[in-house]
Amino acid sequence: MLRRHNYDLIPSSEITSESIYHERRALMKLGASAAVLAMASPLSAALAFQKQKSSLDLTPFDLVTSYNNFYEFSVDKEGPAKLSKHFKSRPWTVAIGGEVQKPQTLDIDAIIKKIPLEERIYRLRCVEGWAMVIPWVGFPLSSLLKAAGLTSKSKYVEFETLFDPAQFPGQKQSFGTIAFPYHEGLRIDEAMHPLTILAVGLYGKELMPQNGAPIRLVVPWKYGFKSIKSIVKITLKEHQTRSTWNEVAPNEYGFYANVNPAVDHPRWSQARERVIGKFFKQDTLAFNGYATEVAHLYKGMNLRKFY
Ligand SMILES: Nc1nc2c(c(=O)[nH]1)N[C@H]1C(S)=C(S)[C@@H](COP(=O)(O)O)O[C@H]1N2
Ligand SMILES: [Mo]
Repeated sequence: MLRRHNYDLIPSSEITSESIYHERRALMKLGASAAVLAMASPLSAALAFQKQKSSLDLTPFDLVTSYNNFYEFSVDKEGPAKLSKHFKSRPWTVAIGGEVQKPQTLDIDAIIKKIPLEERIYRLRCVEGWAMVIPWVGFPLSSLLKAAGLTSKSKYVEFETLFDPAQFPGQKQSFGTIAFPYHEGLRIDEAMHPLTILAVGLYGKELMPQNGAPIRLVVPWKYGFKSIKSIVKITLKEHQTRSTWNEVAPNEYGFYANVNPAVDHPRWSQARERVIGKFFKQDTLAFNGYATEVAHLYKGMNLRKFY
C-alpha cells in the first residue's frame, strides 16, 4: 500500500492548471510503466495503486530525469542521463553499521518489500541556485535506523555512495573533480526527522540511475548536495561525519547546508532561485519552505556560522 503525504507549504493560490496537467501526465506514464514492469519488482507492485495529487507545481518528469548533478557519471547536467543507461542497480545491498545495536546488510528488494512506501512531493533546491519540485517515492530514514537499533552513541549518520569506476566513468578521473566515494552526513535528530526520506522512486516509477538508483537520501530543507545518491553504506557515528562538498571547499559548503536565502554563497546570492522548466525566478524560502517543521532543530544556533 502506498500512503501519500504532501508536505506542501505553497498556498493554494499558487495552484495552476499546469500542475493538473502534470498530474494527468504522471498518471498516464504510471499506467504505461505499470504495464511494462508487470509486477517485475516489489516496487512496481506497490506503485500499482498510486495516484498523483499535488498542489505544488511538479517539475516535468523529462526535466527531473535529464538535468542532474551526479559527478560519478559526469560534471555536466546532461551527462548522467546519457552515461547511465547500462548502470546496474541490482543486485544491491545497503550495509548499516557503526554505533548500532544490530549491524546488518540489507538487500534493496527486501527493504522495498518490507517498508511501506509513501509518496512525498518536495521542493529540491540546489546550492547552485536552481530548484525543482519532485514527487518522490520512499520511506522515512527513521524506520531503517530504528530497526538497526540506536544507542546513546548514535549521534551522527554517515552515508556513502557506491564506488565502482567500471560503472561510474567520473570515478576514473580523480583530478579536478571530487574525492570518491561521495560521503554525506546528518545529525541524528535531522536523520530521524519525519521529512527525511530514503527515496527508491519518483513519479511513481523506480528511480532511474541518474537520480540515484536504487536508493538515495532526500532531505528537502537542505541544499541538494546533502541528498546523496546510490547509497551502499550507512554508518552511525558518535562524532560529526564526513561531507564531500564540505571537504572540497569548507568556506563554500557547510556541513549543515540548510537552505537559507539570508546567507549567500561566497560567489553568488542565495536569495532567489531559477525553477527548472519555468521562465521566472522566485524567492528562496528559509529552510526551503519547511521552516515550520525543522527550524526548531537549529534553535540557538548561529546559522551564519553553521551554514
Ligand atoms: N553520489 C552523489 N550524490 C549526489 C550528487 C553527486 O554528484 N553524487 N549531487 C548532489 C547534488 S549537487 C544535487 S543538486 C542532487 C541532484 O539530485 P537529482 O539529480 O536527482 O535532481 O543530488 C545530490 N546527490
Ligand atoms: Mo546541487
